[in-house]
Amino acid sequence: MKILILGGDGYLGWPTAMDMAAKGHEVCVMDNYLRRNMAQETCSEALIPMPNLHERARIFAAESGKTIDVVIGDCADYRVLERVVRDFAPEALIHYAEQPSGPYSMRGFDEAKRTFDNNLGATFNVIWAVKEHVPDCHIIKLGTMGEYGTPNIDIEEGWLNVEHKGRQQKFLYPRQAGTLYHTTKVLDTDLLWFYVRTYGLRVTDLMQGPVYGLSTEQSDINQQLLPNFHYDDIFGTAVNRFLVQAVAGVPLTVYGKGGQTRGYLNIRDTLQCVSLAMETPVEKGKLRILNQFTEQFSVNELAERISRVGNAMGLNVTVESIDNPRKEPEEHYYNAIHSGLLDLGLEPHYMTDDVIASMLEQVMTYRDHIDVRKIMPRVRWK
Ligand code: USQ
Repeated sequence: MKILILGGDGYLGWPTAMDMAAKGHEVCVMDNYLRRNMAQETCSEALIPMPNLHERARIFAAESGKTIDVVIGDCADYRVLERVVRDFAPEALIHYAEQPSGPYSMRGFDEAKRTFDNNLGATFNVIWAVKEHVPDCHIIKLGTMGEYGTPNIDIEEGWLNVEHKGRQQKFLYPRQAGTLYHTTKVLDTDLLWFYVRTYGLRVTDLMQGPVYGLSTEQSDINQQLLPNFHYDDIFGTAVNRFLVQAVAGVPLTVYGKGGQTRGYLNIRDTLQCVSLAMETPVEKGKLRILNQFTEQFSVNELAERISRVGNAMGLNVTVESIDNPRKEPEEHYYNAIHSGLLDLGLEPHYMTDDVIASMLEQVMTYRDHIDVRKIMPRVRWK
């Protein structure tokens, strides 16, 4: 298939591009280095230095014999995106091209505005470029489990049947996010749903939980193909941060009481989920929503597991509860349904002790790159 990947330089975009190319698809990636630039501006550089996209594509081609086309351009600029969509004419478009950090979006007006303009602008442009030029193309959009927040009832997969005064209707599941970033994803879903039901687009919205891991099958070929792995407070996610903290010998930073529960998944399972979604396109006029994670953990459980495995490996891992910089429930009910992707054939890589140990070993090879000044929270919204 012809696959266009927007945000192809990102933590998930680049591994997805290699995975799809390795499977024999014709792949084009587009990115404007927004996240690289934001990381530099906020002193949040990744653990492992990353070649630029052209260089990564060159190394991948030399190692695998597979080509990935690269376009450096801004998806929030309609004329630029429109030209790429029209000329490449994708059968599937995978949309990762968003500012992905909750803390960044809560840093101040400029960061909030940039998040809002980029994320909504890119999604709006994707919808229009597809509607105008490739209306049969399957849009696979990366949403987030954070759209739902932490309601006191079970989280369904995207939709909720509501019975009210004796009548029934299926609605998008109620959503109430905890950051502006997560709220832009709620708005994305609403935009997609409006255009799906109005113009008959075909869309899969993948509600993904926090992803962890440093490597994938294709990145294992050459260290220069590794995903960009952040461990700072702005772009790093909980598990990846804890792995680095364990190796650096600083206490694991549990925010507040640590009862915050989320659905997590291994980066290798992100690739599986996106592939499964792509291989089973939805009908025109349908918005399919799938909850994309494999296991639920509280922050305390994550810290306990990583410290236990780290200590068994001879690291000196301690855990410290610090004042929570975020405004979020620290103890809450959480039960999210996630059967859709399993029904499509997902075979999860669970977070076993062996998986944690191998991730710690990988981080240990980059121990000298760790800058402990990047670890404590710098952005507060409480
Ligand atoms: N947390 C800690 N200590 C830390 C870092 C985080 O206790 O050092 C806590 C947070 O307070 C939060 C939980 O861990 O309760 C998850 O935080 P996170 O930073 O791993 O994840 P989040 O901010 O929600 O965002 C990440 C990605 C985002 C994606 C989202 C999926 O950055 O792109 O959409 O995970 S989800 O969380 O399901 O919305």
